[in-house]
Amino acid sequence: MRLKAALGALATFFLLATGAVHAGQPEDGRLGLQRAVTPVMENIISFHNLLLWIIGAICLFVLALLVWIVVRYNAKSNPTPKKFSHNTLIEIIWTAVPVLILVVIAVPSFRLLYMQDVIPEPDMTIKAVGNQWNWTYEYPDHGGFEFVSNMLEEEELGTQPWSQPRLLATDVPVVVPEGTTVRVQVTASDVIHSWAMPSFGVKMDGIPGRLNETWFRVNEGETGVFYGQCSEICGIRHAFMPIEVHVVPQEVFDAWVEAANADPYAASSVLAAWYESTGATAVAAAR
Ligand SMILES: [Cu+2]
Repeated sequence: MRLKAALGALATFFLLATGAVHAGQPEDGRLGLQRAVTPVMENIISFHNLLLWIIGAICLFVLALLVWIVVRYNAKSNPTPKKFSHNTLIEIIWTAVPVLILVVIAVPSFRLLYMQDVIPEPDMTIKAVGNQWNWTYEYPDHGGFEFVSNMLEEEELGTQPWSQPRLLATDVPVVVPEGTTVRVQVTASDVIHSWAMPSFGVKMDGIPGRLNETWFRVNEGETGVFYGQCSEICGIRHAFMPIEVHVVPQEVFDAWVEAANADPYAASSVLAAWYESTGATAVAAAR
């Protein structure tokens, strides 16, 4: 298991080093969050790390106090306890210090909330509509084509040159260009769903009768395939309506858009051709 994880990490290192296409998906033996490929997710990870240090310090401090009390003030070492019940100084400290800690947390927290909430001038828009149990996507800025994206069953996997993990791969993936600000409008046709992509730092509820908005911009050079899932319990097949997003260079995206306008269900052949031309088959095999 460990060896497998180490080999996986080694493979990832070489793939990243060679600039190959990567896959954003869960990995065996992984600790922490999926690797960030958008500025928002980078900020989420650094905020998460900051909080981890703060919680760690608080836990250690409380543990040290407990140990001190157990050792120093047990019945044997402190047979006649003092009888006072107030200490103004200590009470001010244990009120003020937590307030200060919360203020320290609030600053990056609000900055991050604002970054997620305020959508920068978008280069393009995608509409994602959650259905029981698949996603409909529309590309209003690129001819208005739309398609339904369904999870692949186990026997349908392995037909494409990219990694197609069980329960995550779809028949018709979403495609976006790298380095582009994408506005995602999220809604639903029946019950509440949620469009969530871990490596983009995006999780937005799709609510029937409402149009929610979120955004992402995948960093330049982070081409590859990224997987997410519906994150709002929406019925019996909630776990089986994954999200597959391909991030490609602009010219590949343009070719895909042209093909998708003719037939969105056949446009993935453009992706397959691009993967094969970049030698990304190795990536799929290594993952
Ligand atoms: Cu759902």
